[in-house]
Amino acid sequence: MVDKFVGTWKMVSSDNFDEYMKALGVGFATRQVGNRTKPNFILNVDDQGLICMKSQSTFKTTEVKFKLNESFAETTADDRKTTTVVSLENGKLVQKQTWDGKETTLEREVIDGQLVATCKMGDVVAVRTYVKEA
Ligand code: DKA
Repeated sequence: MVDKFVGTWKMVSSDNFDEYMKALGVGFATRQVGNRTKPNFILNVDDQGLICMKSQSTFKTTEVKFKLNESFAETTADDRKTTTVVSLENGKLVQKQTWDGKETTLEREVIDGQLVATCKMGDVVAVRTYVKEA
């Protein structure tokens, strides 16, 4: 079911990401680096259904391992400690992070062979597009 997300994806565009990071509460210095960074997004799944999702860049590499619909502890690139759950909803991989009474969602879908990540925090929406590398 998550097969279409498997592989290494390279970010090629990022829209409104600075506003999204501001809404998350990310400070100026980290936003400067975050805006300049073009991460690779790498997703693998093993035969037990354990999904490994990695965001790899010169700034920071983060990795989470989880099963769909099972919550887990995540430390994000901007150092939020979140409770996270990932589910498949209408073909989208939806990652919901909660921390300090706040919530953000990262929705990933494959459209015309590109992976589109829609990041939502309140009414702020950022869209980041990735192309398959391997
Ligand atoms: C993506 O492209 C979304 C990544 C969201 C990261 C939020 C925090 C970044 C702080 C530098 O998959």
